Amino acid sequence: MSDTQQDRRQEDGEGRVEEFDAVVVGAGFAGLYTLHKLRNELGLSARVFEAGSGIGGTWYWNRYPGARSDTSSWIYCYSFDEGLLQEWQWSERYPGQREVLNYLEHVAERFDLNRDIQTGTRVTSATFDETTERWEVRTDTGEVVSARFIVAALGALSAANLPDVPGLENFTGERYHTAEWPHEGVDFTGKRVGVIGTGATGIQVATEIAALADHLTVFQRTPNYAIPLGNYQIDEEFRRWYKENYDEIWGQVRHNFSGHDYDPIEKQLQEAAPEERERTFRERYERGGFGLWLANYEDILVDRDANSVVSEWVRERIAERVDDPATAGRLTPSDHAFGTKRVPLEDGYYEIFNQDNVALVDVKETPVEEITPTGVRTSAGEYEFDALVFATGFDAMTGPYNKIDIRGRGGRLLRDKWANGPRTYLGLMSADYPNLFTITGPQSPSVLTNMPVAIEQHVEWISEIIRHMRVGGLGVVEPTREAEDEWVDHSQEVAHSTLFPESATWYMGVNIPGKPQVFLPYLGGIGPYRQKCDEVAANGYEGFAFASSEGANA
Ligand code: FAD
Ligand code: NA7
Repeated sequence: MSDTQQDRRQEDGEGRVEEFDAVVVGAGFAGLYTLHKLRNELGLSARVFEAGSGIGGTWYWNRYPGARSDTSSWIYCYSFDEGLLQEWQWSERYPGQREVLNYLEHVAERFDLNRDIQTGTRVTSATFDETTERWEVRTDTGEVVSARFIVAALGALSAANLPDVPGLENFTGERYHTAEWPHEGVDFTGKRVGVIGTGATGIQVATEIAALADHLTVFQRTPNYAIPLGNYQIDEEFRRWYKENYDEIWGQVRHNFSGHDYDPIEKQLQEAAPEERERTFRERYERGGFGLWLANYEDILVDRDANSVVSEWVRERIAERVDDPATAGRLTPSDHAFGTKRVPLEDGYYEIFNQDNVALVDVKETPVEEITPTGVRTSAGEYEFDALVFATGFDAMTGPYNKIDIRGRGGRLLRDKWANGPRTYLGLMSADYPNLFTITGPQSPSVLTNMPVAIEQHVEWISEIIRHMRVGGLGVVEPTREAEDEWVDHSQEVAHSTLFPESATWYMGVNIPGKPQVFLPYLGGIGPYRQKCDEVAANGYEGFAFASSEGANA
């Protein structure tokens, strides 16, 4: 059957393919705000396609027990609407999955977004037609639509990674991936459960399952430096405080390095006496959150000696909390520097290993050989399970792009262009892919920030360039190859001036076999990045080439 026969073209009355000014792919934080800006503020016609059967992105998919934001609720949200900021009531410092999803569903209703969002629809291809200068977008439901702009709000962490372990399909028990969790929930009471993976997600889910399961086995490939979450209920007084201080709070997070309400201490670690360091570390550890990572001495992520002091300090805390020294040893990282891998926040994780019903298996010591019908066989023997939970992360940042056939000029696939690593200008566009914008894409600050802050910056910048084009009658924009080459080099230089690229992380693509190993997010910080994007715009969109088009306002 030909493509044409398969298509269920969205046609207007005269049999033409339905045309939009913009197609937005994804309905998480990014897609929702994009639709609001483009449709409600710029007046563009827009259609959002979302693969999930509901909106919310990350918070729609990741419904596993313990799923929770690691960013404080009062900044893990949009800031563009004062009424929304003042009216929404967060209940906890770190909101759980359901609360964030409720928030996003509220936003969609408040700004009347749902009528232009088509859920249950995965975009499978997008092809730029050089004659019409429009994108033809196809979906897995057989639809074909045409759009002048595409905004890829695909999510940096939306392509789940299920490792290719031999025998995976033979397991006869229940099998779950944390990022594709059943909506009806899972009852682990009285079951023998295996959790594979000990990243931020594995740590959250294992802690919850340990309280319910008859027995839990945690399969760990690499130990992490997890530090306390420090969650609490928000009372009226505190709520009043942050609502009264929103201007200052957002002023900080929009312009600092991480987009979180933490700033590094303006001092090198070696300048602080041992007692002062101890006080600094202890205070941050006990308060919970990312303080030890993001509000520590300014050189801990760039200077090996400084880092080794804080790394060792966290190792000591792990040893204190785990009763069995051999288990504590296995839980203690030695292969990477603290903070160069996403730091997991935990709420009683280390203590689960003091329970009789919890065991830790180090798969570097005893590798997994296969999944059997009844469990997992390692080189040390077989473990039997009723349920297996894969907390094995994501094909981060480029994964969701590689799943779509995106063809730009000359019909070239984006994934072929990116075969040796992504190439973008500002993490926002790629040369030869005109009018295709990426949100929190590779080489933008993305996962190294509080993401709603980065998302708002991107969406606002993108809507401004589209406004600029419409005012000027410009139909097409794309970055120049020179600007792109410079940004790719700059982004790698910045990363390599830190300790980050030395660690085997998903930031480097190391978790996915065969993935090119280049540092994916931009490490220059959201504040400086925002300034750069603003300067580019103020200089007439330096590094971008525009062309006018007859259909510019179509
Ligand atoms: P997403 O929320 O991932 O939404 C993208 C959507 O695009 C998805 O719904 C997906 O189905 C859809 N999509 C992708 N490809 C297609 C396609 N081809 N066709 C149709 N639809 C498609 N960030 C923080 O800043 N702080 C945190 O504490 C934090 N905690 C996290 C915890 C977990 C468990 C995870 C997984 C991520 C966390 N993040 C956190 C990152 C989080 O992804 C972002 O904060 C934010 O939710 C991203 O929003 P988004 O809209 O960019 O992407
Ligand atoms: P991560 O951080 O990628 O963690 C995945 C975990 O799974 C990590 O411990 C991996 O070990 C492990 N893993 C991956 N593949 C395997 C195989 N084949 N065998 C054994 N163990 C494996 O993903 P998360 O979901 O925890 O966190 C990602 C982000 O999303 C984070 O920002 C959260 O906020 C949400 P490794 O360390 O690679 O050796």
